[in-house]
Amino acid sequence: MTLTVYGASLSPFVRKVRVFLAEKGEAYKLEQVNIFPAPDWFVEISPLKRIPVLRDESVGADATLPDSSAICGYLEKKFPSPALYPAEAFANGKALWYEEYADSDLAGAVGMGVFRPMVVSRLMGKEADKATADKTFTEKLSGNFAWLEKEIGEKEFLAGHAFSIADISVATHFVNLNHAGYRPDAGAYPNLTRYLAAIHARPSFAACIEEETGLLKKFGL
Ligand SMILES: N[C@@H](CCC(=O)N[C@@H](CS)C(=O)NCC(=O)O)C(=O)O
Repeated sequence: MTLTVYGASLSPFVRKVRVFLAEKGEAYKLEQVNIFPAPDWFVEISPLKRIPVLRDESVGADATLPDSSAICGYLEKKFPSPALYPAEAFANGKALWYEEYADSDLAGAVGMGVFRPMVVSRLMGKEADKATADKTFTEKLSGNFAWLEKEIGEKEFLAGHAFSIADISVATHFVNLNHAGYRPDAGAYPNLTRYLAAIHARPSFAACIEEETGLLKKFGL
């Protein structure tokens, strides 16, 4: 196997790359890395000390690439089929925008505001902080849900007419939200709910979700 993903299964950015690879039908090895704190060898290949990093030994033993967006962009060029970026220029621009929106604003709110206080803290043996998670969910994420509800409308996919990097990037954060015990209200956000159920049911997402749910159960969560 020539592809290795370094990361941790519960990271939304690691999942983004794993789903991308699964959709491409490419086999890879997942090597778990604990970044709290990042070991020296890992800082060498990830100067920002973040996961994921991809190694492609078919290019060379030293061929490593950090950052989920750089990795997915690389994999698209390397394995063009099935295309996971829209061919049409404007739809591609939209897909990149949804990816950026998800990687920055959605990631920050779900990660720091809900997943960390509810799941990471418990994995580290601390109490869950439900007050912080509830506040983020009600005061911040409701705005994200309302915006996504409108963007999705009647559509099956966010950008263009096919599944793309936009869908992977947005839906991965909702897996973390669900792991933390939160989901958008189906009555208030019917389009978003329908959309997420379909995206999370794809074999690429479903395999990650099943594996991670098992992992959380093992930790009693
Ligand atoms: N822009 C990066 C973000 C990756 C990221 O923030 N990963 C988190 C885990 S979900 C991380 O490594 N955090 C450790 C840190 O920030 O020190 C990407 O898309 O890969």
